[in-house]
Amino acid sequence: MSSINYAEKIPNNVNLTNDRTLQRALEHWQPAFRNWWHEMGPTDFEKADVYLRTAISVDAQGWAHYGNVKMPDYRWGIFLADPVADRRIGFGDQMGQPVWQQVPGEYRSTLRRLIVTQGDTEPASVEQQRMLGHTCPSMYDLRNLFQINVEEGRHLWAMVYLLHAYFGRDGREEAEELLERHSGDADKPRILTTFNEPMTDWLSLYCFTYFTDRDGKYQLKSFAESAFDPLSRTCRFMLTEEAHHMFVGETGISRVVKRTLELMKEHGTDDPEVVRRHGGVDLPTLQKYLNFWCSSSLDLFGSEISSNSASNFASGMKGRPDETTYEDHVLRGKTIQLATPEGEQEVPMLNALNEVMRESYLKDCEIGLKRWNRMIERAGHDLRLTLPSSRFRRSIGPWAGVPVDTHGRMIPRHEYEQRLEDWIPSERDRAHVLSLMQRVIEPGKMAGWIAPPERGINNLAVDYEYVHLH
Ligand code: BYC
Repeated sequence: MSSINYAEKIPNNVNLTNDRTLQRALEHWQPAFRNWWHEMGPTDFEKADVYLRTAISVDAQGWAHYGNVKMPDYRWGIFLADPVADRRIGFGDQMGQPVWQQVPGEYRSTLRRLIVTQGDTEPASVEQQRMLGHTCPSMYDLRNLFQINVEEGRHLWAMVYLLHAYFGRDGREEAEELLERHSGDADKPRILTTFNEPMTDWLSLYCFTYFTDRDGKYQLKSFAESAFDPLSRTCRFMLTEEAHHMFVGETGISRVVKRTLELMKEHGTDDPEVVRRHGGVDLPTLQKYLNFWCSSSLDLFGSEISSNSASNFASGMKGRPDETTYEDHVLRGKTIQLATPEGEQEVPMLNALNEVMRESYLKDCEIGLKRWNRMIERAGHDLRLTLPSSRFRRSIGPWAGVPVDTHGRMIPRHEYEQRLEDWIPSERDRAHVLSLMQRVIEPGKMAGWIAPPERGINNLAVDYEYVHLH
């Protein structure tokens, strides 16, 4: 197992000192990254000491290192999972052949594009979340936000390493552009739509980390299968970091549900207006936030019918998450029936892989829903939270722009437009949620709209001082 060298300017386990040109190129990018963090990272918390975990090796135990760090001093670096001896391509037309240690010329531009698209989401999410520190519901949550932010910064490093190490000059140019596009920027927005959505409240953060980070999990898992071995190794390590982000989302929403149920019990009602009056997030509003972020994240899988997905799979660039659990790894001659607004269509399986992935993603999303609904049921209420249909509010694929309700039924456009406010947050809903966003910073205290977590970080108490503000 390779350990991480923290003695160097850029911590790494890729023997950077042996490649002076690459080291210099990355050291040249490093100040630009720091500058981006200073300008676009979490506002006003640069002097705070934050209880953060830093990877010290790439195995499961490597995460044991926790300590107080000022975010700008976080040791962002380059960590790849250890190589697998004699690794072979596990799917597609070149199945069984040795994996690639260099980028094959014919796949260069596609691979670069995939890596840039992945890389673009990482700083984008930090930009989206940069104001949230000011309205944290607790110090515990503030620390979790910052942990996520520094790790997204590290994921950017992971993709920039690949661009610098394997794509020469155009890779370096792409790395610079990753710091020049900004979330929501009118002239230079981030590549994927979800990463341009404003995020002004913590309910959105929990939904984002539940739904959007989970897309991250699926995309990283499909790259972990890649025939381009450095990409596979980098994504395998990134997945270990990703788990905490989804934990923040799932437990965050659980804590909102718990607090709302407490308010409903206290006031003997399930009337959403009463919950609101007493400073809670009523369940119908939570449902709208789930609908919004779930439908937005569903677009991130691309079109249901996609020639890109077919060639990415056939060439070995991008597999299915958990590829080994499938029987057929080549998929030539296989077809699948897909529902489109024009009716059922028989589509080559290779072209439907975005949809295959979206469906397994949705199954994974159901897990949290079951947990939250059990809490609601135990509290004696009939309402159930649900996921919207994968046809609802789509901007990509055959269902893009088609007026469909949350159950997936096509409805007249005027009805859709009229009812949209019943399904995703209206201005009034957003104003209510925003009104709850008051900063609570005393260790152990929680904002009134969210229950405390069940436990603290790394076996510490919930009221531990996770962030020292100066
Ligand atoms: N928005 O055949 P299509 C994460 C474009 S999240 C805008 O439908 P394809 C994270 C597409 O680029 C994971 N454009 O889809 C989470 C293409 O353009 P070109 C991020 C979109 O190519 C939280 C055209 O439409 N990682 O890590 O099979 C916090 C037709 O494409 C969108 C990745 O996404 C959209 N939603 O698949 C932090 C992995 N969807 O080429 C981090 C890398 C599609 O015709 N990306 N388009 O100009 C990919 O694998 C693929 O690019 C996609 C699309 C899955 C995104």
